[in-house]
Amino acid sequence: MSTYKFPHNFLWGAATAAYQIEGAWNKDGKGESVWDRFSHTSGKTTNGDTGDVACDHYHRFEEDIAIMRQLGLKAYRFSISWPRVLPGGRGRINARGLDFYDRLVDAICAANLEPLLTLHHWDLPQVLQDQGGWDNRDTAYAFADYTALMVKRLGDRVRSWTTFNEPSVIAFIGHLTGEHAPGIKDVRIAYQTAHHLMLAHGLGVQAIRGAKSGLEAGIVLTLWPHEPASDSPEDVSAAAEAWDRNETVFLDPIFKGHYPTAMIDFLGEKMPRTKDGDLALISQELDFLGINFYSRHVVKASQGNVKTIPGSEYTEMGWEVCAPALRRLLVRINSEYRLPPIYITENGSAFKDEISPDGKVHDSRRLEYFKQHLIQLRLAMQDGVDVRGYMAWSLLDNFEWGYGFSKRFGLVHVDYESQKRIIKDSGEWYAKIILANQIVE
Ligand code: IFM
Repeated sequence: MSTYKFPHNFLWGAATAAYQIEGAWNKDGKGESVWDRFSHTSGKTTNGDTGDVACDHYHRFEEDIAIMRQLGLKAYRFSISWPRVLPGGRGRINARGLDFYDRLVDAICAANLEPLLTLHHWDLPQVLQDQGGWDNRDTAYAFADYTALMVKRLGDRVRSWTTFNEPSVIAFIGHLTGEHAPGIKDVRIAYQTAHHLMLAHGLGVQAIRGAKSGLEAGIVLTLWPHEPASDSPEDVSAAAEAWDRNETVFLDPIFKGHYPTAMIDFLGEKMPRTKDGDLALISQELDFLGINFYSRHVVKASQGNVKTIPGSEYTEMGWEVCAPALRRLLVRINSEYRLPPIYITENGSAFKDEISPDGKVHDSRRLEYFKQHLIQLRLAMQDGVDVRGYMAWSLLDNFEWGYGFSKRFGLVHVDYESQKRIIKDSGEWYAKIILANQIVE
């Protein structure tokens, strides 16, 4: 039997995002977001699902915070809907939207939870999209103004500020494959978006620090290790190239102050337009790095990413379950970059759930996923990686973007008809781990 003890101040929590849980898409003066527009467009999401109501968290946040207390969470990671507070993206403030986040943060603090706030988790105001969205450099400046507004309003209670969640997904799934809002498929726009997101991040960090001292500023990246299918030199170099092309596009500008050579070689004339000083802004020191980890890619020179590895388990997303890849990833980036303290800001799995006759959700595969990843995380910490906390994805089953409500990631089951919440077995297990501050296996 092995015991994996966590440091006494390890920050245990769970994460959500505004569009995925809030609902109230047009209530109390909220403006339209690109995700409202996208999900309201026929054929864009599974079953035509939208976030119009989702988990109705806008009206039920007190109940949800009570569940967080029941689970014994120490932190809650959530995001702000930019168009809820600035319906036009800039300028006129929607006081009722701001009041909502004021009440939410008050309730989080009253429950003794640390609020971890993300400013942008994909729901750009549609008005800004109509002006060019992230392809337009001005959007980065609008983001900085929005950031300053939020820090002035909530900075007295929220210490941890994340500029962006997963900029790679905004750039590449939103603007290259077009599977996410705003549904653009254009390689030039995708990389220009990537650069403007980075610029917005830099301006956002400046705005956070300019609006109030003593706060912590960071960003959340999703990292998918690309690992070779075999030791053959061909597979090894194909995996290295895939890593360089995909994962370093954001790591390098932020932590090295330049774009990776692989990206420059690959894009040639399509490299994004930048201005003097952009990279210095982008590579400002951060107080933390958030990492979202779900799975890895296995690369074979002859076929690219291998679809199915014999013997591996796959989640409902079609993602391989491979917890040791988390440890390898953390050790690798820790040696290749000079990183600030790390938080795992998302980690979790979608599996089919059902409510059993006993009224419970016995999600043993999700529970095991969490357990194995937490063990590997602890081992990475023993290897010297400075990880300060772990946020399970997700607190609640919610709107899984293009997949609508067909994929469930929650520690808590949500019946979208009745809005009834049931803590799953994985949630009950997580509560015990938090209480014990250790895993025994
Ligand atoms: O649901 C998403 C989340 O919004 C961002 N990270 C990945 C999760 C699972 O796909």
